[in-house]
Amino acid sequence: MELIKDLPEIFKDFSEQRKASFTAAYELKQQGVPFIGGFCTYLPKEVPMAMGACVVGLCSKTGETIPVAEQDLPRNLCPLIKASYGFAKSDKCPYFYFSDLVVGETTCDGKKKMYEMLGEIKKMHVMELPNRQSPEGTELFKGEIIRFKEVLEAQFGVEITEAKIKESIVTMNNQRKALKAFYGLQKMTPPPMSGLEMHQVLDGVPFRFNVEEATDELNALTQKIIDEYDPEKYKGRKRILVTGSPIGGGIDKVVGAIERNGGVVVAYENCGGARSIEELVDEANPDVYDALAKRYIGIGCSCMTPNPNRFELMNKMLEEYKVDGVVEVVLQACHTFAIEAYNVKKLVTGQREIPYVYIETDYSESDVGQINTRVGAFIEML
Ligand code: BJ8
Repeated sequence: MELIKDLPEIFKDFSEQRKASFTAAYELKQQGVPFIGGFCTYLPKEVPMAMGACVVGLCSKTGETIPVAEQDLPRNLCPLIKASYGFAKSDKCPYFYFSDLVVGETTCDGKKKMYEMLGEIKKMHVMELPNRQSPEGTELFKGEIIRFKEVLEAQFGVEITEAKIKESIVTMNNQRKALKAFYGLQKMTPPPMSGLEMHQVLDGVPFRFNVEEATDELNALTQKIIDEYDPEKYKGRKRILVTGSPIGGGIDKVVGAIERNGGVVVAYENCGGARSIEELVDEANPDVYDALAKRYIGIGCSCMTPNPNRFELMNKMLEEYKVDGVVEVVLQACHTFAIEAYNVKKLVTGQREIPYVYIETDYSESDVGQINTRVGAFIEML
């Protein structure tokens, strides 16, 4: 594995928070710690963690490299895919640069075809993810997890034992429990924090490479929020659940608009929130690969057909978080979430009789005003 001597100049204009994390990543790389980059919640982190690697998310959340990406990719494509490819192509993402191996899964069409091109820039491993959460699909994914382990063992010259995987399952489960306790605070009436504050923490935790330390700090933060709870702070605000595509690239324009207009986001049913965290890996299952396969394939992403787990989770969250309104955010050209919105709306407005609004957006600033107006009208109507 290649050790990094100098941090490339191009990375320097990252924000302070990201800078802190990539400096930490840089130092870990100097010590020879492998980095595995990923693009999706389906990546079974426990396997690379079991060989002492750091796992880092590579999904881009800004549109600055989209013009570079559009030289190779069609314009009518999800901004997350274009931006991620653009960062890789222009070598502007330090985490991509640090990654010794990039891992993708066969999720949506756009992502899996983009991975073919990404493989020309960086060493890439693509896991075959079945589209069904059937016993056959689970068995296939179990085989893919074992194949992933073997790829890691061959590339890094290590042995990944089941005992080590068991340890990382416990470590990750502890972090999931801490995350659930943290975002579960929003069940309180009124909630103790804003959706933007909640998002900042959920977004920041995966960039803390010492997982145990991050978990302890998260637990301390949760306790602090309880101790300092001010019931007046978000009193009277409409309680909003955000669902749909990952929202990182549109967080300010959507969540900002909700919270500027008298709402407060109490829950995220998306991959930056509960969808990626809620379920634990079964620690009692003696077959670690089976346990991982069952947990990961159970994630309710719209690339699954049918996708009952998303609706089950959403239904539970609508109840537990006492939701007044649902805002579905779908990234432009994200067909699976756009189509699934039909059934989401049916569940929310039909079965649950909760108001719902659908917003399609991208990573540009062009729709900021329009979203603000639509969200404002929605909250007012609640
Ligand atoms: S598990 S949501 S992280 S695939 S928004 S690239 S689906 S066209 S990001 Fe995702 Fe994994 Fe699913 Fe979660 Fe495609 Fe849609 Fe773009 Fe998406």
